[in-house]
Amino acid sequence: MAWSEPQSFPIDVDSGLLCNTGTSYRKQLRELAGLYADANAFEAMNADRGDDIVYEVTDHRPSDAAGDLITGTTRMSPGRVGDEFFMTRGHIHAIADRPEMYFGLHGRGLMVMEALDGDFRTVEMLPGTVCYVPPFWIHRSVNIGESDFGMLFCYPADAGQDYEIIRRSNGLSRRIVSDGHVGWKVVDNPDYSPRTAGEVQEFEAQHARRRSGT
Ligand code: S6P
Ligand code: ZN
Repeated sequence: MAWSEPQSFPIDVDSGLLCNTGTSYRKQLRELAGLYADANAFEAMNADRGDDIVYEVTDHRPSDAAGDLITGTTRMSPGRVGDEFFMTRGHIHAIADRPEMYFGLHGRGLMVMEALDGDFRTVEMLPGTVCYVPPFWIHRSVNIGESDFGMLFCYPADAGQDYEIIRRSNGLSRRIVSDGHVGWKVVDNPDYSPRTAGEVQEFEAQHARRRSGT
């Protein structure tokens, strides 16, 4: 058997990005149409600053084997569309029982998490905060600060991402908006359409099939 070679990656202090990894991508504002509640504010900003990078990800993907790990960083720019803070698309893992660990590197952000039944949690992420995202929780990162927000993450290499789950529900059940001062608050998303009991059962069945190997 050929053993994998141990590796190390420095985190660039200025950019907050992991250096010398194999994969990276950037999400520009213009690619995030439909994510924010205020479509008019998005259009106005997009016309002007569509090329702006809202967030970027660099990661090390040694393989896609079930027991392996993907390790990387997400750097998020500060900003808002209307009163809603810049955020990632958000997803549940395609193999939904795969968890994730996040570690705050710099700046100030939130890990926003929603369970399949709509239960909602936020964890404030400061430098040094560790957040465990359990299996089956949809997760999204939000920059609530006025500077870059960076996090390290680590998750099982076979997890994958399912972005459709949020689109099907017209967003998460809550949005993160400015409180009008320097803080943030959680508001209900009036367009939210909860998942049906049948959809939730399908996730449970997927998990049961995977465990039994059928
Ligand atoms: C992957 C992990 C992160 C996110 C990244 C961008 O499971 O949670 O690498 O992919 O923070 O978020 P998103 O929702 O656009 O993939
Ligand atoms: Zn994830």
